[in-house]
Amino acid sequence: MEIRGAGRIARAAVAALRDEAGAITTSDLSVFRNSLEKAAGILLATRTTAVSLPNAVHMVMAPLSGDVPSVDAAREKFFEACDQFIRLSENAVERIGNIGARHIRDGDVVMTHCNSEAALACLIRAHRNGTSFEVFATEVRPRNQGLLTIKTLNDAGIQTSYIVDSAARYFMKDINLVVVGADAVSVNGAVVNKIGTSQIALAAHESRARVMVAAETYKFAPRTILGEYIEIEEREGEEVLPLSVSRKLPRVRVRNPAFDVTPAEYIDLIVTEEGAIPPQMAYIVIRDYLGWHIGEFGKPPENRA
Ligand code: RI2
Repeated sequence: MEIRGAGRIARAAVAALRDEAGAITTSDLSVFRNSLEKAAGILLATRTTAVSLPNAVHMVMAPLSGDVPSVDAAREKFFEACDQFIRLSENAVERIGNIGARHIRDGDVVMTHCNSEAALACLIRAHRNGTSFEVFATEVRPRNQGLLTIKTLNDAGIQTSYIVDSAARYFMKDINLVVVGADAVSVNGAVVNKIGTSQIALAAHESRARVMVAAETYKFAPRTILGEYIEIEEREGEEVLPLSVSRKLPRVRVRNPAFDVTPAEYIDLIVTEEGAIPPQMAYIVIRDYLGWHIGEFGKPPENRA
């Protein structure tokens, strides 16, 4: 939880692997590969839901399975792949901002939930383009990521109302656009994002407000093609209720899922760095931009039969 946002998590994981590759002292290629795989495994186990993490790790580990003459050559290839991913990720957020901003119009009242770099990029770009709109930002219990969001919006000069999560439907009558990020996008176009997103999307659907999701292509989850579910991380109850209180309530169990799933029918648009798509096109993103095909799972694109 030191690193917030699925994109930042992916970049931090890649940067950590890059550091690890620099620190491994061996001239044995298989020892080098195994050490990096072990480090990758540790990183993969840290957050279960944000698919950007396994996608990023796969992307940078892929070149290691090709032919390389020495540890130095493998390290060089690995460094290149890491630097390329970090560049790609940063550019993706900027491109999403440019594309998403075009969907924000003068007079819009926008609701956002949690703290998404990609969603904020759309809002900030629209504001810089001269579009006049205001934002409602939720608190985001229990970790209050909304505080980060309102600080960013305030610093960018965007007029913002800060509301408790449970006020989302109350204010929905005033909202005509919801903009959120994503931790993962499933092949059926369902979006996994911070807990509470699906309630907001449902309220938006009911009140005919548009829902726009800002998500880099590496948030799309290839293994959902095979029917694999995206695991929803459930965090300690202590984040919601202090132990001093819950200890006195032995029949009460605190449940604290960190994410939920918004079905595709409540989403109008997913803005990726490759363009804005309807959620039903998620399969195309997985196939064309991540390079994964049915029957090829577990293998990076370079190793396709
Ligand atoms: P970006 C965050 O999860 C939020 O759910 C946010 O909507 C999503 O990641 C995407 O954020 P957490 O890290 O990648 O707060 O767009 O658990 O920054």
